[in-house]
Formats: sequence, C-alpha cells, structure tokens
Amino acid sequence: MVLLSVAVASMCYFLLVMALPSALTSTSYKRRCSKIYVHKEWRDLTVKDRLAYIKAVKCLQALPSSIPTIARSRYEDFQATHIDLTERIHLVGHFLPWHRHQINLYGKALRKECGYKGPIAFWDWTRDGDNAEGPLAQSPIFDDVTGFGGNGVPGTYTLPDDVSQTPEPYRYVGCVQTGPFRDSVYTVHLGPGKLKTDHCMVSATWRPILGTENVRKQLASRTFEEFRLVIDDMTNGIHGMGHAAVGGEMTNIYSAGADPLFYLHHQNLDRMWWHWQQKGKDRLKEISGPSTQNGNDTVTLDFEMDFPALGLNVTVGEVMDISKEPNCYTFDY
Ligand SMILES: *[C@@H]1O[C@H](CO)[C@@H](O)[C@H](O)[C@H]1NC(C)=O
Ligand SMILES: *[C@@H]1O[C@H](CO)[C@@H](O)[C@H](O)[C@H]1NC(C)=O
Ligand SMILES: [Cu+2]
Repeated sequence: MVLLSVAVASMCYFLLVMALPSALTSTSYKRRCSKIYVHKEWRDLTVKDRLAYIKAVKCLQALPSSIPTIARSRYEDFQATHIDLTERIHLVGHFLPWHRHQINLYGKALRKECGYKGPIAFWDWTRDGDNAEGPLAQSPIFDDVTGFGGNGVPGTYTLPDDVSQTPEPYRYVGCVQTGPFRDSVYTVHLGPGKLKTDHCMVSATWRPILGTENVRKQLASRTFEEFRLVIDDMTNGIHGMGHAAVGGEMTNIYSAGADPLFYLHHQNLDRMWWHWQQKGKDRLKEISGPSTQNGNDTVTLDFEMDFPALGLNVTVGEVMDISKEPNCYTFDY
C-alpha cells in the first residue's frame, strides 16, 4: 500500500509537470468570476437535469484516467486522489477547504469533460431526516431512475480477505442491485480502503437521525474550531452522519468516492460551511486546526493544498469565498 501511494504521488506529479506550463501557478487564478453557478438540491433539479447529471457521471466513469496505472477512469481519478491523500486531508484544519476544492473540480469535470449543463447537485438530507413519513430508502435520491439506486442487497457482496481496510464490516451489507449504478453496469476498481479490488457499489441505506434541528445546533458553533470539531464527530457530526446514512463504502474514509453520492453529500457539507461562514463578518478568513493529524501547528490561509491528478495546488485562502475564483458558485438555499 505504501508502494501504491508512492506510485500515485510520483505519477501524478509527473503528469502535472508534463501537462502544465511552469508559469501557471495557483496565483494566476483571477479573483473575480465571469459566471456564478447555482448549486441545487437533487430533488429541485428538473427530471431532465437529474437524468443528465447521472449520464455525466457515467460519462466520467467511461473516460480514460489521467493516471492509468492507478485508476481505470476519469471518475476514479477523483477517488484515487482522495484515497492517496486520506491521512493528510481528514482530522486536519484544511479538511473542509480541501474537500471544497475537490468537489468543485469534480463538478467542473462533469461540465467541461462530459457536457453537463444543469446545476451541480447537493443532497440536503434534512429533507429526509425531517420526513417522518417513510424510511430513507424512499428518498428521491435513491430512486432507481431519477436517483442513485436502491439499497445494498444482503449477501451479494463478499468482503476481501484482507479485512484491515474495512474496520466496520457490518456496514458492507451488499451490492446495489437497482438503478444507474447497479452491480451489473458499474464496477469499482479502487477500495475498499486502500485495497485495489473489482467490486460493486456496496451500500446499506440507514435511516439517519439528521433533521434540521441537529444541523441548526452545529451551525450555531461560535468559532471555526468549534464548527470543525462538531461537524467531524463521527457519530453525531453532520459530516459522518451523511456517510453513515448511506452505509457501505460511503463509510470508508479512504474509498467513499466509489459512490457518486459522496459528491452530493460533500456539496451539502460545503453548503453548511458556507452558511456558517456567512454568519459572521470575519468568517471568510477564519481557519484553524492542525496542518497534519495530531500536529501542533495551525493551518493558515497560506497553507497549500495539493490535488494530484486533478489540478493545481491552491491555498486555503483561495477557496474560502465561494463567490471568487477558483470557486464561482453559490447555493440555491
Ligand atoms: C506536539 O506537542 C506535544 C506536547 O507538547 C509533543 O510531545 C510532541 O512532540 C509535539 N509534536 C510535534 C510533531 O512537534
Ligand atoms: C503542492 O502542495 C504540496 C502539499 O502542500 C507540496 O508538497 C508541493 O510542493 C506543492 N507543489 C507545488 C508545485 O507547489
Ligand atoms: Cu474525505
């Protein structure tokens, strides 16, 4: 696995160095946006846009990887980069900034490489959490045609022999057997964890305990440090809960990107950070937390984040304001 990581890193840097003129550094990003994209909740997209979004994800899954020795598709470039950097981008101060930029690059790929013209989608699971009507499985996000497909079917997935990468085996209930990413049409090549195995999209839909009230409390955090720690709490935090609600590989801190819902959940998390950021006048500059897991130093706005196989380095400061380059988006609500 160490070898894999080293190979990913060196391959990516090689490709980036080859592909980009050296004068192009992150500072060349313009500050002003020529266009602001409005991200919308999945069920607020027109049916036509929902189908087009799914088609664009499938297009990314069919496009060649830029790191073919590691990943099998352009889609997997995003998952591979996340797997490779996992220990550097979680439980650190730049967790939210890093994921903000990664999912933004993913959205740009859907648009630029796969021709998607509709809004980038987020999944506001409070709309399911507040709904006492039915189980999460009835959420439009899990629709078999206009969503990401149903539950994992028990007994259809066998965990790899090396269980070191699946610390919570009971979450890997089974393969998704319906919808656009069902077992027979979608094969994942990376994961679970740092393993490289060919497998189905493993899921287990849970009823989440995430309602508006829960989110409201977490958004009431007074400092970024408080917000960062509360959202990332694996059992009660709005980050971990969204992963746990889906179950399966979505709960794997390394390989969760196997599931296209990863990007809709993280868009929502980013949206909540944005809501938090707008509630105080200095919050667009407020960042804290260690730059390495358990480290003693604090991340600053100048901290440089890397995105091997996906794009140029950007600083934390550059992604703070979503209305400026290289972000250029806002949320419908
Ligand atoms: C961080 O601080 C602790 C306690 O002061 C110390 O034991 C540790 O060596 C420090 N770690 C680093 C990486 O400097
Ligand atoms: C990009 O950021 C990484 C991680 O901070 C750093 O190691 C690397 O040197 C940076 N690359 C460039 C080209 O600045
Ligand atoms: Cu992550």
